[in-house]
Amino acid sequence: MKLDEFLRLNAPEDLAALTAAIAKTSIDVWDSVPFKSGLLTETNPSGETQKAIDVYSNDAFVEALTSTGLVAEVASEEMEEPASSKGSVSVAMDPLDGSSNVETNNPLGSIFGFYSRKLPASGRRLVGALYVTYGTMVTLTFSFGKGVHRFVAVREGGAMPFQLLGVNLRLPDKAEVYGFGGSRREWVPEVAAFWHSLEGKGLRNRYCGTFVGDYNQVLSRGGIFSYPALVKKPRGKLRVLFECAPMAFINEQAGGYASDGSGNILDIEPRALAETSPLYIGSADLVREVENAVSKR
Ligand code: AFP
Repeated sequence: MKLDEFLRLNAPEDLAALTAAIAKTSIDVWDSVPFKSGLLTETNPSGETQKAIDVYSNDAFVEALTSTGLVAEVASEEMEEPASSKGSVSVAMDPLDGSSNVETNNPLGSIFGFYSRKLPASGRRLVGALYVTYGTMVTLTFSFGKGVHRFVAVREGGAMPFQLLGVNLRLPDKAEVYGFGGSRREWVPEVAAFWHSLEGKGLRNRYCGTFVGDYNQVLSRGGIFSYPALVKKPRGKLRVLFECAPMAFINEQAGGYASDGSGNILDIEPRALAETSPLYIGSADLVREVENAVSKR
């Protein structure tokens, strides 16, 4: 089944149009990566040096989303202020997650949260979320609150339409992989102790340095991804609005749980667009175990 037909049958009209716009633009972004990987002099609101592909993907997705006439605003990890428009859906996005990995051809991603309220807003205001994985294949993984579904781009002549790969994806019962960001020497002791216990549980360390790529394998194989609390950065690195909450929405729809170390990521009421949080996401039993350990600090 092709994406457009699936969306027509299974998605609210506005989210279907936004998803189709993102799908089309994601192929343009993927095609542009080799030509726009140079560093710029500018930094994003989180103080990270931008690459030309960060700005290109941001502008391409902002244009694609606002031109639907369906979005009230598009907030982005790469912009100080949201782009405003006349619709009703508030979109928060990380237009290119993992761009520091372009030179090494590690997986990259794009993350989108569809919120029903003006931003910043809690993850409980999400009506849908989507991530693109630019890897061996280009895949879309999304949920509008009724299960998690995946499509893959398939070349047909000069186009790359998206074909159905799987519906109602669920985290497997058996956890197989784990990946933790940051430097181990910077983790709070409870995180380090939990990390060390995972090998003994039979899990394998799989870390690629891109949140989307690292989470994508957890969704398929079961396990846990974390960008944890650090001794010097107790609020972690990943942004609540653009990264943590949309992925927590998808993960919960797939039967998992995502925590900030004391409670559900989706319950955080971010006060600022670029607010960060420690993130522990994946199989519910593992996430609750590390949440229990960290919350005792
Ligand atoms: P970039 O988008 O700057 O490459 O950062 C990617 C990211 O935000 C996230 O995708 C990774 O999980 C995390 O950074 C990796 O951070 P470390 O390099 O500090 O482990």
